[in-house]
Amino acid sequence: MSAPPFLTISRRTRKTPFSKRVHQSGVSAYTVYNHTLLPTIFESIEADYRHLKKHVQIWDVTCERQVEVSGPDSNQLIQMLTPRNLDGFKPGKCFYAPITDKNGGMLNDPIFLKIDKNKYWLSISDSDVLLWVKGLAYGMGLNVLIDEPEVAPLAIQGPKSAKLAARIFGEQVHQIEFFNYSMLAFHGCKLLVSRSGWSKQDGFEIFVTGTDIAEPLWDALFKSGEDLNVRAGCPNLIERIEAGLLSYGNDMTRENNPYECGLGRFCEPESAVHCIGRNALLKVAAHGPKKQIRNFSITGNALEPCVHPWPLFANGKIIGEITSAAWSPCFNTNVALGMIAIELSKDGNQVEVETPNGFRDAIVKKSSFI
Ligand code: THG
Repeated sequence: MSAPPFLTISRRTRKTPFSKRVHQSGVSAYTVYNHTLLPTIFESIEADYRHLKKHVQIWDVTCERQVEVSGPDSNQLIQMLTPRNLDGFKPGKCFYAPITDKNGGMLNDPIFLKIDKNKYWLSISDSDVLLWVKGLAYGMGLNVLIDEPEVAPLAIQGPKSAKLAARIFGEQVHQIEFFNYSMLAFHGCKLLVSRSGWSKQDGFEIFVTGTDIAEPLWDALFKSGEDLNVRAGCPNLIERIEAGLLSYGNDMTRENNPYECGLGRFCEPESAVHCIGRNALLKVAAHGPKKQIRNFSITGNALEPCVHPWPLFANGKIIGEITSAAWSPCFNTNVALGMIAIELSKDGNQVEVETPNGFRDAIVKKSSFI
């Protein structure tokens, strides 16, 4: 096969305050996420994966853009966006929650951060939430400000991440619990530091405001982390599939409701009475979804990446699709994510998948690999 095509980068493809450092660190592939460059490979997906599971990495995740909603009507607007009940949402907390449309279809799966009584950040996945929220606010005549501030999240991920974060921000980082944040100082700036990130290897995300401290922060992390074997990294395909972390646009789209995506635990349409899509979601909740995301292992040797969904078959009929797959050196199998008809979704059930490498057996896993 000929080499894959290049991506032409222009002004529309946003660079980040860390782009120079990422380039100097030897990035070898990018994707575009929220119109912004997101590294996907440094050394190789497998070498990056082995390093992430053992050491500590710094990720430029500026592409996780913040949609800021502030003003007197912000609470009303925020609770319209999601079927997750946001009562008890206090500054210092992060909530993972779906954003749904009138049909209950997934528009995004951001992390909501409450910054202040009347101020929120939605740390979004790859879709234009800014336009949806601006449209809603205008259409409803709400007294809110909606903006995309210059905030560039930088993730510290890996088993040694707390050790490294403590050297920059102090020992109090150990007290930050999963999906909580603290405001911590660096070079005289108070930065939001949350215990979160798109891996299950432990870690933090630093929401860098003010582009002038981006490179100093990057450099400080690399200098302090030398003995911890710190490297530049990025969300890793193998690790995130093992962890069952869903990728919006890949594993789920507007065609899917949150119950199908296994995000039912973040939906409370009964009590979130003003959420968009409530009636549709109540119906799904009452009957249960017809299909659902599962982890799979796929037999045989390493498969090509899943660029387009691969159909799943049972008794010659299509009963679902695989949407992400990668060879896992730790589990010695292809690990995958996909949607399957609910009646065939039980742990251990075996179906067939048509991959570019031919038909293989796919075995349903009741939970993620890690
Ligand atoms: N960090 C920040 N913003 C983001 C992401 C992130 N925006 C885009 C994307 N990632 C949003 N999607 C997810 C998906 C899963 C998780 C976080 C963001 C996640 N899930 C945990 C899980 O499924 O085990 C925990 C969820 C919970 O229990 O609340 O971490 O990574 N800033």
